[in-house]
Amino acid sequence: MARFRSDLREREVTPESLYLRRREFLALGALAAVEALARRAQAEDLPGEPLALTRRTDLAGGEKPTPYADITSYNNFYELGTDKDDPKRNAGTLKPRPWSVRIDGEVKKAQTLDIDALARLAPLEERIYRMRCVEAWSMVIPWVGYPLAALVKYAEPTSRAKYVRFETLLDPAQLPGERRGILEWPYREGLRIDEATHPLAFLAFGLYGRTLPGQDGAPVRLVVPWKYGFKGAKSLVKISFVSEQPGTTWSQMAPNEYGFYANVNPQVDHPRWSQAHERRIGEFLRRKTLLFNGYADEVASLYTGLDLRKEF
Ligand SMILES: Nc1nc2c(c(=O)[nH]1)N[C@H]1C(S)=C(S)[C@@H](COP(=O)(O)O)O[C@H]1N2
Ligand SMILES: [Mo]
Repeated sequence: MARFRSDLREREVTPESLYLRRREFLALGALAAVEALARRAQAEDLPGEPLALTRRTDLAGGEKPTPYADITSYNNFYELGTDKDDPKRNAGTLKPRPWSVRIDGEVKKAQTLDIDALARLAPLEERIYRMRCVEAWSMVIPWVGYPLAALVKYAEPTSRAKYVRFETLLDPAQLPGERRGILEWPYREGLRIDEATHPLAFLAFGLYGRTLPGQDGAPVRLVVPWKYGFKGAKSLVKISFVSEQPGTTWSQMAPNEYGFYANVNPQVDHPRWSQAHERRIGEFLRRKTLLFNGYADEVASLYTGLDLRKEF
C-alpha cells in the first residue's frame, strides 16, 4: 500500500472552476483568467445538490478531470436506453428520493437504510479516479462518496460472507429500459469480499461536489476504478453478502465476453476487439491502456495466483 498512500495528494476543497483556473492562470495569463471566470460561473450552475466534503484526493496522477458535461452525457445505463446519449435524455423518470437500500445476507446488521442515512455512514470525500469502459473509452471523474469498506464494516459480515452482490432498482416506471428484454433485470454485479474492502473501492453519491444525476446512477452507485466500467452498478437498492460467487448481469448475458473479475488487462482482448488502447473522452489520440487501469501497485496482490486470462 506504500504507493497508494504517497499518491494521496490532498487539495483544498474548491469548485470545479478552480481545477481549470489554477492551470490557466499559470499557463496563459490574463485572457485565460477572463475565460476561467466565465467557466467558474458555469460551474456554480451545475445541477444537483452541493455535498459537504471532508477532503479531496487525486488518484489520477494529476490529470485534469473530464468535463462535467461529458461525464453526464456519454453514459452506459441500459435501463435508460442503449445509446450513449439516451441516459441523460431519459433520466427524468428516475426519482432518487425517497429511496432506500437493503443490506442483507451474511451480516449481523441486516437492515433497510434510507438513502440519507446511508450517505451519512462515513464522511463524504472526493476522489478523482481514472475510469475505463470495456468499450475502450475512458474518463477521469471526481466522485464524491466514501470507501465501500466503511459500509462493509458497518454491516458486520459473518465469516461466511465471501462475496458482495449489488443490485439496481427494478421498476420499469422509473427505468423504462427494463420493459425491453435486452438484459436480465435487475442489473447485478459482484465483488469478492477482499475486493469490496480494498481501500480504492468506493460507494459514490455524487460527482463534481454535487449529488449524482440520474444518468450517472443516482442516488448511489458502485465505483471500482481498477476494473472495467460495467462493475460500477448504478442506482443501487440492494447490497447482499453471500457465500458463493454471485451471478452478474454481463457475465450471464455473454460469458465469453465479460468475466466476473472484469479486471482491466491490456493483454486480454475482448473477443471482438483489442483492449491494448483506449480513447480518453475529449482527446483525439488513443493512449495505451495500463494494467488494472493504472492501479496495479495497489491491487495486483489481490489477484496473485489467479490466471487473468482465464479469470478475466
Ligand atoms: N444499472 C446499471 N449500471 C451500470 C450500467 C447499466 O447499464 N446499468 N452500465 C455499466 C457500464 S457498462 C459502464 S461503462 C458504467 C458507466 O458509468 P457512467 O455512465 O457513469 O460513466 O456504468 C455501469 N453501470
Ligand atoms: Mo462499460
